[in-house]
Amino acid sequence: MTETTADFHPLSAAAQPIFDTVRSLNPNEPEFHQAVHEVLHSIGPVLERHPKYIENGILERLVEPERQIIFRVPWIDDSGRLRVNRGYRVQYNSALGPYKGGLRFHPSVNISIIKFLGFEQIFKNALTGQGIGGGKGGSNFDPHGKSEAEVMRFCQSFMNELYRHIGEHTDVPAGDIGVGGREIGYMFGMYRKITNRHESGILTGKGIGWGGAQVRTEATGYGAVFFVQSMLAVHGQTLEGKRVAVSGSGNVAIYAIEKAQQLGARAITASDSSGYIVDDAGIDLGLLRQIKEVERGRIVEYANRRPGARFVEGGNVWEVPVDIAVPSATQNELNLDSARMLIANGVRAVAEGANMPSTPEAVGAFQDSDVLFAPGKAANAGGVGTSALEMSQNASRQRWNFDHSEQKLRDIMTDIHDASFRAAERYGTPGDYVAGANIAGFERVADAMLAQGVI
Ligand code: NDP
Ligand code: 2IT
Repeated sequence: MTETTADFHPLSAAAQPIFDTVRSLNPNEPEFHQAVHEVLHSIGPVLERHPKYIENGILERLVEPERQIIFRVPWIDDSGRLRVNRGYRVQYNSALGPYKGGLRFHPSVNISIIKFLGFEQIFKNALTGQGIGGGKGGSNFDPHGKSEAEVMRFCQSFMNELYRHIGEHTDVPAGDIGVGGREIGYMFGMYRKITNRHESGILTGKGIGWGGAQVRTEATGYGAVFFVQSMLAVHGQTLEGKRVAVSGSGNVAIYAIEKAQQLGARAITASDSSGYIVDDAGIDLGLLRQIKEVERGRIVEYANRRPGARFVEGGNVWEVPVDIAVPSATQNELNLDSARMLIANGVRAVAEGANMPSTPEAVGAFQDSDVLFAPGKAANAGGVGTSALEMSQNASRQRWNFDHSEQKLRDIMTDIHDASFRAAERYGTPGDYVAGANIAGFERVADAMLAQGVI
């Protein structure tokens, strides 16, 4: 994306110089600029009504991470060759609790991506009401095509540095793109070996048998669908019979599809970086999980094995006519043209399962139509919210069952929906969940920063 895209909305006189400084201090970081710009735009009316945030330099402090760690990750591949990747952990803001946020392993990872994700995480985590600060990390390591042993050696080397920066009360990483239960397991094992301590609270997304929480695996996808349910309920509608397009076929996508189907909708698409599949009869979740979770295969396999399904190589999944869209792959995967296609095809609601999947222009198009639009920091907060439940269970040595945990997730998502909805109303933009989520999240973090003084 270009710098002009980030200038999509005008900023208030108080916010513009902050954004200018962010840009000049952090050149060539377009995703980071995009995320900061959106929040600064949304909170304009809050700054006007409450000058204390400007007077106390909250914005200057908020945009600057508390700490940024960049490190070398050397490992040996199966042919005996030495490889070096770059590791990151950005500890962005700890006013509300220990830094909390996932680790992303993907070749595109750079400091701009980790900072945009860490910045988003601050407000998302505030929205969960769970006492967690914001952070993010990862590496430009690409797990695709790597052997099990290579992934393990990489994870071990990554943790060999990361361990000194994390802790139950300091910073608690989890998964994100390219990091799931397998990688969390290898990293946890290495932490335990280095430190000689079985400290469950240092990572979330662990296996159920060794400190993991029920529903964490499902939580992000389930939560995004619960959020859609809440938005539709405001208008007296339900998911029953709705056609749903989901992008991606990873952790978030799979469980968004599952929950949509459990609630009576028909999820008909999934995708990966090679293209998308459409299955008008409704996705066969068992087959999708077999291909993606067990075989770690490509999405074309689904169409090869499922009669009636088709694979569109390199296609844009948003061209499929649906009532509900849940983008669940990656940032900026849904642009203005895609938004226009969805709107023209009559989409009713869009909930971001991924982080920042819609470009600013796409968000603008949804908001200019009557589409219900849920931004990622609200719609996908169920994952980190359930991570916080895992932390609670680890600290108290409790184990909650699936139903209880799912009810807790449902409550968290309802609270986030209602807080975002109310904040939008308070500031005169009813129905604008982008403004509402940014304002509600900002107020919680900013008030904690004010109370804790200049640090
Ligand atoms: P996974 O690694 O499990 O799955 C990612 C999926 O997205 C894969 O199907 C992948 O396809 C596709 N994808 C990733 N990058 C690209 C790309 N550049 N172009 C096209 N397709 C791509 O990740 P998750 O499901 O965990 O994460 C998906 C999104 O949800 C991310 O934005 C993440 O930040 C966000 N998120 C995740 C949470 C979680 O709990 N896991 C919580 C909240 C948000 P391929 O295999 O071909 O790369
Ligand atoms: O983007 C996200 O919220 C996540 N990847 C989950 C973070 C977490 O700590 O569970």
